[in-house]
Amino acid sequence: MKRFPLMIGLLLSACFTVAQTETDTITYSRQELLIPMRDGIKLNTVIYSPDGISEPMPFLFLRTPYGVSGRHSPNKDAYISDMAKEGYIFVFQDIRGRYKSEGVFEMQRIMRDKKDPKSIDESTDTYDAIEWLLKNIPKNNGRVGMYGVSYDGWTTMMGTIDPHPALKAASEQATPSDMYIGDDFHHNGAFRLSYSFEYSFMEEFSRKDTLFSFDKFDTYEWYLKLGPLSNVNEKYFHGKIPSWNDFVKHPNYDDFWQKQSMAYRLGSPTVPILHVAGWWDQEDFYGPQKAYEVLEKQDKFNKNFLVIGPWNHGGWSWGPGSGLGNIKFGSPTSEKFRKEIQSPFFAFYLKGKGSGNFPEATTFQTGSNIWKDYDNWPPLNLTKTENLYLESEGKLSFIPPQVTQGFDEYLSDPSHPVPYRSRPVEETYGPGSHWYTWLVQDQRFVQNRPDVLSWETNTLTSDIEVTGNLIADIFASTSGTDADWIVKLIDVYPETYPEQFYLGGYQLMVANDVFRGRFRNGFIKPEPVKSDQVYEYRIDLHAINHVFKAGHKIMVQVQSSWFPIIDRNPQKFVANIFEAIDSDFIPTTQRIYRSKQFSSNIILPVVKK
Ligand code: PG9
Repeated sequence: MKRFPLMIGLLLSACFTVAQTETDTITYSRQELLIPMRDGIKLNTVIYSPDGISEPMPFLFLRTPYGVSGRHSPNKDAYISDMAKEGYIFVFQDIRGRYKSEGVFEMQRIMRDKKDPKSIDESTDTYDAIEWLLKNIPKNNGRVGMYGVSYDGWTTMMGTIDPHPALKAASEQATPSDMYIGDDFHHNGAFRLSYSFEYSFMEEFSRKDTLFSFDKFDTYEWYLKLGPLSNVNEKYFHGKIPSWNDFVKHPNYDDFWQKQSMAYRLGSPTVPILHVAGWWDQEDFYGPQKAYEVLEKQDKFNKNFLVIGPWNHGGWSWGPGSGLGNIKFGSPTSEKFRKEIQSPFFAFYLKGKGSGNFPEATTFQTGSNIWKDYDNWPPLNLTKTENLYLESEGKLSFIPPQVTQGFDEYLSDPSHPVPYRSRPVEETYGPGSHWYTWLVQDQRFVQNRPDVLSWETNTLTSDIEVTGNLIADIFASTSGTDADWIVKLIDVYPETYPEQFYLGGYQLMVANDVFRGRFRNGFIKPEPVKSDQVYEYRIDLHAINHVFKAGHKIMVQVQSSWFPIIDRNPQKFVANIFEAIDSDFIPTTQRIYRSKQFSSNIILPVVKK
């Protein structure tokens, strides 16, 4: 997560500059220095040590590609200020090749070859740094915790692989787990164009974060004018952005992506680990839940914990968290996380304070706005499966369709794709960007487009509580030979909503995802879709914990483009979409079926009453 967009780095004082900073309770002394790794490369590190404390303290260690020189004193950073009051030695490190660290940056560096004693990766860099800290920073208690959001969550996970024995606890927060299936760069094989383009440039153009310079404020227009993806290297990147070259070289779920995934990298939990996710995380919602799931399978010693709150990407690490966009949560959820979950977790494992009685999973239930603890996630035996079927005349119902034939159709035109958020689509991390809240934007902005279909229940007469994993089971055909299917589950507020009048009729997305049709038989080998043939697509809509309140309605929307977060599917099958040419992009007719035989529906885990 970029916490300091385009931060102007403070001047690096080569070794050991010490300065005192102000705090409420404990003051911290800062030093910035270079720590040598096993191959001689030195990594730039900022250390804040508590002053005047005789008791040895544990380390809290964060490793990042986003630059550490400008880090505030821990007691001025809301993310860690609660812990700063208790006293830790806070350590921040630039990873290899970024900002003031030496070496070469590699996006999510693959794991080293352990047979080669000289090989390095993020895990060995973490190990070497911890070893150095233990020996060189006085008054430490020999225990280390790691934490961080997104890329820094991912480096946390890497630190838990073959960990240093002093690493005693970790909290990965919004780590990506699979960049092909559900995180920043692709979802179900569909390429996250605007994010991947802008992020890879930002990280790989130079050692410091650099925003791409668009000549249009509305990047929807810019990406449309870009045309086929081959124009990226031809006109802008010229082969100089390694991640972009990898996207082009690996359009399918090959070894390159598989070996990057957490499922490939992780075994059983090596240290107690707290995974943190946000329901409306616009970048890595899938990642922390997947990392939890992978480790949970082998969690014999109850070391694996999960928290999911009502947050966007990293939203728990700043501010009160009382709302997101227009949606209010009735309490300061981020403050609660930092004070009542994050701090006690590290205090127990690093200082032996507290009971250590942590719930297996704590999730915030949206709609009802209450926190709930669970012994399993998703919870066992709490829910029963209910199917919400698409019907004629835009109706949604729990009764399966009885008609033998029935479908709704639309024309999907790649030259006029559906915007994923309301225009102007500002540069992702640019000034005034609505990127951070797009998942809670009112979906009415697309409702009347002819290429977005909507189905809606009657007004609910009682609450419907949905807790666990959802699947969209969609029967669809296209007149083309490839197609994207985007499914959104929406909570429709009553037209009159006195609690917050501006939410009258609001369409709040609570689950969504895209599926690229060519991968219906697996992500490794794409196959053309047969024109006009009906296929069943089972699309993972991931977990929710949401109450659709009485007086609200439930809506499902289906569309075939979500631009420019998802690149345009040419809709004519080509082996590699990165090599498609203009004439491959064709308008097609899409049909969504809602008959007895082809009963498109959403599979919901509904809490038993
Ligand atoms: N979502 C960002 C990211 C993490 C890892 C790899 C690529 C991108 C981030 O916020 O750090």
